[in-house]
Amino acid sequence: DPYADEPPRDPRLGVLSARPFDSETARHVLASEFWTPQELFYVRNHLPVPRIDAAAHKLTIDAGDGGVRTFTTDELCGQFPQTRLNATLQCTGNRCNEIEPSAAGGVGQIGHACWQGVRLCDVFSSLPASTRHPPAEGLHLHAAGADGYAVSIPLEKALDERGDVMLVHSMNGEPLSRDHGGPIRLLVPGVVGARSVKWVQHLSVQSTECTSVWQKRYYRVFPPWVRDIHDIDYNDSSAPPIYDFPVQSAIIVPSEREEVCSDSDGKIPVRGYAVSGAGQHIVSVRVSADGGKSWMDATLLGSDAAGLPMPEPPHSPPLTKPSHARHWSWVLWEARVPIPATGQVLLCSKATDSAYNTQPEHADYNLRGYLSNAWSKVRVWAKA
Ligand code: MTE
Ligand code: MO
Repeated sequence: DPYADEPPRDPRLGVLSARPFDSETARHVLASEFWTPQELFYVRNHLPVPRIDAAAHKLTIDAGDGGVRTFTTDELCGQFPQTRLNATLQCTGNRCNEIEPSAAGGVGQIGHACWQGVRLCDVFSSLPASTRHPPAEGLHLHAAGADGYAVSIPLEKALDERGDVMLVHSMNGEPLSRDHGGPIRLLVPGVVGARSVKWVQHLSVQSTECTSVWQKRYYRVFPPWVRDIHDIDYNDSSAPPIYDFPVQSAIIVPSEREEVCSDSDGKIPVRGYAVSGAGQHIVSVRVSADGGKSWMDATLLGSDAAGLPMPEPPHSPPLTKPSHARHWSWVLWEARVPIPATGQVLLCSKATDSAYNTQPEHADYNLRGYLSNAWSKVRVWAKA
């Protein structure tokens, strides 16, 4: 049984598939924790979890022109400056069931953590081969995990000093667990989770993208008329690999079909998260209680918002306003919206990012429900 050696898991994870293990962060955690606790952070595996001896684990880096170097995790951490980075990880399939109802997965394939490790650009600049500055266009960084999973990202993103791609060994001040890629994983902020390869073992620079199924068959948005896996044209240039994720928000509180009772002011609290890819930050989240006819601004809650704890240990980076297009954190938000005294209410949320991308009202169909980022819609019943 290839799954005989899976790690223990927190029962509060919402299980989508047992083998390979695929799960969601619970709604109450999404609604209240700015830093998702590691054991409650969604886990998305494609294969059995490898058993790794952390002290012996080696990462091999082949920079493409003969310079192959090997590092243990301790060597990496000892030789390069350690940094921490707040970043959201979101699966390509977050909210996929809203596009393809047969797909497993709600609003919880997302989480936010303070990651610690070394910057990939620092590691590469120590390699003899990395005279390649700036990295040549059109090259790819292949990343392979000890479980056999492999994908690639454009080398420009991988080595961009402002791209903040890291090799990380800890999350919220704790060593990475087996499920989250310990002892070491790649973290590609602003990009769909699929590129943040766990248990990373090999990195190599290549002139073509990775040919794995995860690069070629999955994590691309095929056109809406492709309704069957067998009809996919893997050379369709209109369906390139997904890297940056689009602007996103979701209503977490209240939940679908909940009965809600307004306060004395006739309002109810509506809460959720919002995030955008490519380093863009969220500039507004608007909420509607009439299906999108009228909107009001939600309050964006950052790290300094009341009740959101800083992670331990205390060396986490302050959440200052990051420079342009280098923002990887989500925001939690809250609005108090007026609702009618009784009857059905359609709540909606839509976020806008710093590049003025706004969530669309409707999402086009795609086979696997990827990049599902239409207005979040939640139907509730008002009762007196
Ligand atoms: N890395 C390896 N080696 N194997 C995997 O199955 N899954 C990817 C990515 N990295 C995966 C992987 C996907 S699709 C996502 S969304 C993220 O890991 C999930 O990271 P998490 O399980 O730590 O939340
Ligand atoms: Mo994913």
